Amino acid sequence: MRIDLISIFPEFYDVLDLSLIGRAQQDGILDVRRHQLREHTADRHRTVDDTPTGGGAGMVMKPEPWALALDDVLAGASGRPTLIIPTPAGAVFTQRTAEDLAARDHLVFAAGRYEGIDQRVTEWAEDGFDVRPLSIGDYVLNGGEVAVIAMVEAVTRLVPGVIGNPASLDEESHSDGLLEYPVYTKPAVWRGIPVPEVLLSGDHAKIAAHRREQQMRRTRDVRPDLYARHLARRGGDLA
Ligand code: JD8
Repeated sequence: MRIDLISIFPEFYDVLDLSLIGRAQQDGILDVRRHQLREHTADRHRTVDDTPTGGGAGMVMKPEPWALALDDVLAGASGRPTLIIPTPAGAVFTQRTAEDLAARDHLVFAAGRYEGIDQRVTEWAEDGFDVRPLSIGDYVLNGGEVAVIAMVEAVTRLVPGVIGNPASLDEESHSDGLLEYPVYTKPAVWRGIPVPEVLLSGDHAKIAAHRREQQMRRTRDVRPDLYARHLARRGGDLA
């Protein structure tokens, strides 16, 4: 999978050279390319922002540097890449979105700053890209880069070969929209706190039932929205 990241702060993406994503790049599974938006300006100050038309606070990202940067990416592309534009005004990025994007060959992420990118870029880009304005949740960030990092991690871990142990992905897909069960390791008693006895029993059916009950209890208490959805689909309410 090819991934192009365009930003005025491409250094944000240095974290992608660590851990699993870094390894996947070394292995040739991922081809991640970073681009400095300011390289697509022509003035002495490498200006990427201007005042909002119609008035208002802050500054808006000028469209032309984005068009030049995106045309550059398109020039080296084979098919029709997917362009992801992080914005609090986008549809919410979920695990479903991650699964959809993981099946694509070429993703391009356009991270804005200030009050965002001139809306006409989104419109113009429909010509060459499958454009997806997306939000990672209902809170306010200062720019798109952190959202890009979250999305790249969620998407790339689904690409075959990126995760060393695909059994974990398998288990996730069997969690049925419930939260994960609590996990423990050794020692069996730590600072006076024991692990649940059933986990030491070796009775795999009992362990599975215990974990499922923990998942249900957690989801009901912490995420009533998810719990209601789960019950509507599968039933089997807790006592
Ligand atoms: C992109 C600029 C900041 C946005 C004024 C200061 C995503 N879930 C999310 N929260 N925030 C973002 C996000 C924020 C961004 C940009 C994404 C570009 N800002 C602006 C408009 C209001 N603030 C995001 N994905």
